Amino acid sequence: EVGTGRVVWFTGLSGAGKSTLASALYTELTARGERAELLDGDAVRENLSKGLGFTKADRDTNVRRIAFVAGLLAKHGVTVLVSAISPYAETRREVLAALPNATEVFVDAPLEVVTERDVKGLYLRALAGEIAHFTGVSDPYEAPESPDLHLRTDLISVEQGVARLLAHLEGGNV
Ligand code: GGZ
Repeated sequence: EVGTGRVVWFTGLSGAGKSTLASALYTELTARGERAELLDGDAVRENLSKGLGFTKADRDTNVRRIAFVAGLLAKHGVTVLVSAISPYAETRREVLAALPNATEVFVDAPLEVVTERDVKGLYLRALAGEIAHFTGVSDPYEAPESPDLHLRTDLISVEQGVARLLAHLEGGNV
């Protein structure tokens, strides 16, 4: 098993590919019989973090809740794949440090690229001033300075990203 009890934390801009990579990795891990769980920003905000907005305080609360649940699952041997913008470096550092076996994955694509992709049309609206506190446009994103893994999704495919994730996890690196 490559990732038992691990927390793999995907951070990056909206549209960078966090959820895509996390769910592709989930598919690989479960196909190998590994117990894994996805904690995805969108689903979390509809349930666990319903009612929270996008101020720094609300984002930090969201990130701390996700980390809390991730820790519980990991304690029971589940590989937890977290996908959340988690834009504040200090908050990420704090929650990741408190998890015994965490990997920080920076899912990185230039702002021009995610704006061009604009999967949900949110960047267009944010650039038009219709969404306050939109990460990368009207709200900060503090990129990790030394992530365990740095994936440039404008340069590599999903398959290549998953291969790098598996190699990293199989290498026993935390
Ligand atoms: C950033 C926003 C915003 C604002 C709504 N800023 O790409 P998506 O659409 O599907 O995922 C994003 C999600 C952000 O939630 P997270 O829980 O990942 O954020 S954080 O970790 O900062 O708490 C995006 C959508 O919600 N969305 N408004 N203002 N993203």
